[in-house]
Amino acid sequence: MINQKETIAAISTPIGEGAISLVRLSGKDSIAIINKKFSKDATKFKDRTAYVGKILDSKKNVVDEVILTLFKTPNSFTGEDIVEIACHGGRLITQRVFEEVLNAGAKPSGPGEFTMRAFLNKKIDLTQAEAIQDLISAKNKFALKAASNQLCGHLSHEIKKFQKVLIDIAAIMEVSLDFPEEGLDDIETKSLIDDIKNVLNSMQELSNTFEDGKIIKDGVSICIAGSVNVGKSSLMNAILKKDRAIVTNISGTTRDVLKEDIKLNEMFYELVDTAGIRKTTCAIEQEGIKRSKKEQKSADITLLVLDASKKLSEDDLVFMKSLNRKKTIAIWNKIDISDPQEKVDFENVVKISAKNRTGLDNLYKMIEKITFKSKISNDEIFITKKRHKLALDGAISYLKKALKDLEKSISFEFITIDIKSSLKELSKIIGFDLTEDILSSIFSNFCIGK
Ligand SMILES: Nc1nc2c(ncn2[C@@H]2O[C@H](COP(=O)(O)OP(=O)(O)OP(=O)(O)O)[C@@H](O)[C@H]2O)c(=O)[nH]1
Ligand SMILES: [Mg+2]
Repeated sequence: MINQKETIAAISTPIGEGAISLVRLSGKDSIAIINKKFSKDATKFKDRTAYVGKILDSKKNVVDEVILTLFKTPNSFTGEDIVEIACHGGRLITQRVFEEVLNAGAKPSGPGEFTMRAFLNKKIDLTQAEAIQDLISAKNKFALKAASNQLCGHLSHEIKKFQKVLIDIAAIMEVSLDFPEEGLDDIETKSLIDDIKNVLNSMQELSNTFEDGKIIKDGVSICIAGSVNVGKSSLMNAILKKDRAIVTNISGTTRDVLKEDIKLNEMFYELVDTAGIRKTTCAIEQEGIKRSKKEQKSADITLLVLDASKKLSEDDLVFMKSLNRKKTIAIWNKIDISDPQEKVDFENVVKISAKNRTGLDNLYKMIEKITFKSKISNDEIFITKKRHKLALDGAISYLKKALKDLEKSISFEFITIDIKSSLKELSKIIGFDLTEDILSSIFSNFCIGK
């Protein structure tokens, strides 16, 4: 247990009006501190039992009647003594209780300090600490599931499985280096090669989940783009089911970028309406078009709106060429007037009438299809953080080098260096150093095998 000098305190519930608020303390002096302010002797309280009592100020005036619960070390979230004060949920009253706790010697906690203490005391690993924040800020049911899986330790479990394989491989190599007379034969070396190939495959599969994982966590932005007067703002309104954007038959109606959040297929999307793209000498419209292009470039999905009742314009053709086809849905709008006049070279094409709000279900299906690379299942483990992706890719590249060297029969001495580097990269994900585990695995191999 890391011995943190200070006892920290925080208001753990959102500031506002509610039935209750929670003020929480963590640290070796938590119980002593609350004892200075509580109407009963908290030092005699049992672990994990709720006690009703009063918080008193320095003149023994009642600040609030509260419920106190102690979670004694080491069986608490942080591993330290935790005191939870459930007070009445008003802004002022919560602040008063909090201030009394500070007056009695607690230090206001910094952001994430409770979770950091839990990590430092090895109550949770780094992936679980990160998952707590993701769980709180999850924007859709997939993000919630991914965060809750990660909090339950599913990602760490997967990483530890990789580590176990690598530790065993490194151990076999180390032993054969120490006892050269009992070096590995061809069959044993082949089996090591197979083990590395298998674990490399699994690591690569996990790394490949990042793109979907990131989308799950961050949400998806959809930009409605195209030339003027094709019905972009009408489509925005049709999807939102309200008259959000101004629609007129005057080309160049939309000048600024409009953003709205929508929920489609259980996912949250940011929908962006933009100014129509065309050549213009108007400075205001030019600025709008500049912004349109910027939004379109950074969007995850582009809805390219085309007017089915007209031939494609020069502006349409130039703009189409600049688009990433994989992330674009070409939309023939105004099919209530006529069918499209020509064909476009896009994988995803859909016909709609924004005015009559028809064809939108097909559009939603197509959006879902290109949102995720794979079919999202509840049990799949995703990596959602760039930090995890970088470490995992680092581990993969060290391991690939080890595999190459093993196939070239290079001395184990060099290969184990790369395997250990790979292990170190994996350790970065869960945040615990593995050196001791490596040593004990090698030691246990000595005892059993030799
Ligand atoms: N018949 C028909 N008219 C439509 C449809 N969608 C839009 N319109 C009309 O097309 C005109 C332009 O619509 P907007 O939604 O303002 O087009 P926009 O692409 O946003 O235009 P800018 O903002 O100028 O770039 C309006 O008169 C709309 O009523 C449709 O599906 N069918
Ligand atoms: Mg518009």
